[in-house]
Amino acid sequence: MKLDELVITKAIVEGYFKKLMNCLELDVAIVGGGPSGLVAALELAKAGKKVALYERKLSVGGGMWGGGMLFNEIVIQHEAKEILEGVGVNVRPYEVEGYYTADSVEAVSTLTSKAVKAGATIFNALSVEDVVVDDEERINGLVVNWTAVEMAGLHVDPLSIHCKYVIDATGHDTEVVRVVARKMPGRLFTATGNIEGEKFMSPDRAEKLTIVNTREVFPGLYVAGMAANATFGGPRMGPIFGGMLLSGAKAAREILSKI
Ligand code: 48F
Repeated sequence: MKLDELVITKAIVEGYFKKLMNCLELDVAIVGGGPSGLVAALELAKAGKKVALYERKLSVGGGMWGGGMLFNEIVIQHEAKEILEGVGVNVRPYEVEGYYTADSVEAVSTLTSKAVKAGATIFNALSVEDVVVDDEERINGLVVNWTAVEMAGLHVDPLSIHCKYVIDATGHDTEVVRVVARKMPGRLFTATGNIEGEKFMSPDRAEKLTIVNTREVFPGLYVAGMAANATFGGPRMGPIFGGMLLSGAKAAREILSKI
């Protein structure tokens, strides 16, 4: 077979633009492809919703690839076992009851593959820099740009997409909520109306609070994963991932009950 470089180029451009055009109006837009974002994408896609996930980096997975301090093994607790086993990840019981471990590379790659096969579209190397707000001051879209543009500091206008709900799953930096808090101070559904900020590490409390804190934080905007704790003032949890997985599932469940 003789290869033609123009055919290759056209195939890439047309394929990408089909994905982009198909995702201009979504049920749910997820920002951040860490464990909580990936599980939310999987659950929403499984339920037949039109969902896209925007990830700043080239690869999704967030903080899960590196397990703890680059030891690529993750720990999960009993309550989250079903989520990983449900997608076929090999979950191994640890010698202390209720604790399980899994290979972090297998966990990220399997969750990603299952989310995409369920119908979620993942846009990597795109950064979300702002939200779109309707006349009732409800969030109904995202403003996105190439990460490369952001990194180069180029003065290039972004583009927008519309959606019924946004999930901020951007981790410790809680980036989408931060934009909303900056532009509409005092309006978040937190104790102070602003971002409460992450507290010191306390894994047991943090894992439980991550689930409690997974909720709507502004009309149309949910927080999941570490962003939920950073927004509502929960502690950081250290290298255990069950709360992240359960949080993504809860965000999906809550949104599904509304759309
Ligand atoms: O941090 P991250 O893995 O989020 P998570 O789902 O999980 C947290 C754990 O990994 C770990 C932990 C568990 O004990 O505490 O930290 O809460 O993934 C967040 C992803 O969001 C991307 C970022 O590159 C990362 O992959 N991200 C952050 N800001 C943006 C973004 C943005 N503005 N636009 C697009 N992606």
